[in-house]
Amino acid sequence: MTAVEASALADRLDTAVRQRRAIPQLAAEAGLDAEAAYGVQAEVLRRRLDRGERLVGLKMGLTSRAKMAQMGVDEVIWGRLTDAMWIADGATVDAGAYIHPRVEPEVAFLVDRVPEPGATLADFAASVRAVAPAIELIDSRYADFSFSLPDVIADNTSAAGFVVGAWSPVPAGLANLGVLLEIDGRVAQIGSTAAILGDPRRAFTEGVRLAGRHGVRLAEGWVFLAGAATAAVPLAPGAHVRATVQGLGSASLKAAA
Ligand code: OOG
Ligand code: MG
Repeated sequence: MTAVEASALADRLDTAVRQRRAIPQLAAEAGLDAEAAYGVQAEVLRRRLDRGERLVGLKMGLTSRAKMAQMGVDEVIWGRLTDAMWIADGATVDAGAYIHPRVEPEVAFLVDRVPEPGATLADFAASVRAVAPAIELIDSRYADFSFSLPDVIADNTSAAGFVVGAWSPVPAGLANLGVLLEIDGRVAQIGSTAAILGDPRRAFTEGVRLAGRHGVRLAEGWVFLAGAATAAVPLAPGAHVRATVQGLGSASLKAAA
């Protein structure tokens, strides 16, 4: 894949975001593999940064079986978060600003000391200052929310928005906390942080490792989303969404009616 080809694919994805219109998958036709897809993702991000957005974190995708099964892709992926994607806790969003938005419950970490590329679980406590319940709003740019591994990587892992609840000090046990996604006060999804690679701290060390392979190093103050513990659910106009992580409280958003 040449730089010009990567740039053309990034343009298609970026246009889909700005026009809120789904596009056909592009990896098969372009002969895009996962490695080259991260190059397209970087190009997609460059377009956002050129418009004045700021990189504020990283997100993991497909770190749980529930998500892998729902999306039919079974490899852990990572993407980039910008300040424009950050939705204040409790805020109202316009579902019409997206193509086909879905929400999913997540665990967020606040990066403290920049982790070394070879960071292990033993380094986790020194690298992470706080933890919070979170909601990720994903919005695949592909028709029918359907994609291959390289397609979803190029599309910045469907990243579109995220809500972070109140930060807490990291508790001793993070590996098996109940996770709840409620829509309009009714339970939509139930899970456990154990679903996130067995322990969401592992999503962090995996993210450090995988992003490091592409020369991306986490920075102090960044948000890190560990990946959804459950399947995602469509965000309908008028919906009240709440994600709760046992012992950490909840994060919420509303979709305008
Ligand atoms: C890809 C992004 C997956 C997660 O938490 O697993 C993801 C998608 O499902 O569209 O963000
Ligand atoms: Mg997610």
